[in-house]
Amino acid sequence: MKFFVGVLFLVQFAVSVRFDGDQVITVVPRTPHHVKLLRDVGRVTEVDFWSPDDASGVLVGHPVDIRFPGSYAKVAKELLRKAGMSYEIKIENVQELVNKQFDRNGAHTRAGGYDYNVYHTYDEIQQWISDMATQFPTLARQSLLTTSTEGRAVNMLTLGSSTDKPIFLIDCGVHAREWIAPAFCQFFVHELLTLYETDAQVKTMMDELTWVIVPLLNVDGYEYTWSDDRMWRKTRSNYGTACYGVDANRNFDINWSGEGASTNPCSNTYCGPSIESEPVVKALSDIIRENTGNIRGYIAFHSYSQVFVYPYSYAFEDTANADQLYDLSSRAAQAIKDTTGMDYTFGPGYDSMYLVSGGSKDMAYNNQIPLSWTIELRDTGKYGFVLPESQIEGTCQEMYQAMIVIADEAMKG
Ligand code: 0X9
Ligand code: ZN
Repeated sequence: MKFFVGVLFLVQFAVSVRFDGDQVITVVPRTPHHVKLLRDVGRVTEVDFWSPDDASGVLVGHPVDIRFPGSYAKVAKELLRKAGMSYEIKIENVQELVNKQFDRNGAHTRAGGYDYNVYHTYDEIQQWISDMATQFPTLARQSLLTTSTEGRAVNMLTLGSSTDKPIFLIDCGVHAREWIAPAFCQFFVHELLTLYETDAQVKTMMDELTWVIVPLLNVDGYEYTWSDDRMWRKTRSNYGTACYGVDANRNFDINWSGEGASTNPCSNTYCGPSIESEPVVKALSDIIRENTGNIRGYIAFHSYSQVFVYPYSYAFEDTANADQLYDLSSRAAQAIKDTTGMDYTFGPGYDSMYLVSGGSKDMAYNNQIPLSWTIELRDTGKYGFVLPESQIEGTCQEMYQAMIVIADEAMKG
């Protein structure tokens, strides 16, 4: 038996991608030549842009975080040096961080009930969704959003003391490797459900709004980050090309396949073969369209960068309510600062980041959802996507306070 388990472990070990010696390097391009060089680097499939998430987002004066596989790191650094670019090694060995991400030793066991301060698998999150609906029958309903490309159920929770109030729509985990996002969604749902009876603010939020929350959107990609490749970002669809996966946040019907999206199936920002090709994107878009005029707010939770991004991202254009979004984001960021001292920045997508076409929050805004964000949770790159579990609690507490500020505005209508 022992031998058998050992063999299984080895098999598992053999299929998983390892990141030994992989380095995340931060570099600030100072000239158009530097930008060109980094964009060329981005053509190498094995090179993984962490922030911005694609080489096309590289701009003069803006820091870039890039993960170089161990075998490339030395050459890459030489190249940067020769081009006169100074760089900083942000992560010395990605595999070491991957090994340390579960740093709440043993807390993953279910002995003391569900632990919100550890990362959970797809199966655990599925079970948790149904447990929430069972434990809080008057406040929570579970339903099927859709079935993923690989046939997994994508479930959502509708929360509130009634189901016909203006909607606040939230999704977490559209990008598979951003594990902190689904962790926040679970925490947030739990807070709304358990504080309803005792916390006046939560009671109002649950009485005045209907919360539609998809705790884990990209289920196939997420499962893949646990089984095979911790750095997977996209879905797991395959449309007959050498590479798998579509960037679900480039697959929405808003300037689809335009600037800031790639038509190369091997790119991490591949927009897919057609608008809403991904079942999760289609299903979420349907919810948005079916409830036109009745959704007050939309947030897609991502990581990392600590930033509130509001529309637009697909064009250098401001929304009609840009002042409101600026002011509200600023107050939400202040609530975070007051809670944990963390700094979050904010701004329209075109300003705070590179252009993005086919992203959900622009689509949501253009479908009459006035308060719409992509929120990038912790951190600012020390751990990047491999944020250790010991930081889940702080991240959730601070963002919960920001959500109270945002909900307050959403309830005003
Ligand atoms: O590029 C993205 O999809 C988001 N950043 S991430 O590193 N989490 O991948 C930012 C998207 C912001 N803009 C839009 N959603 N349009
Ligand atoms: Zn993301």
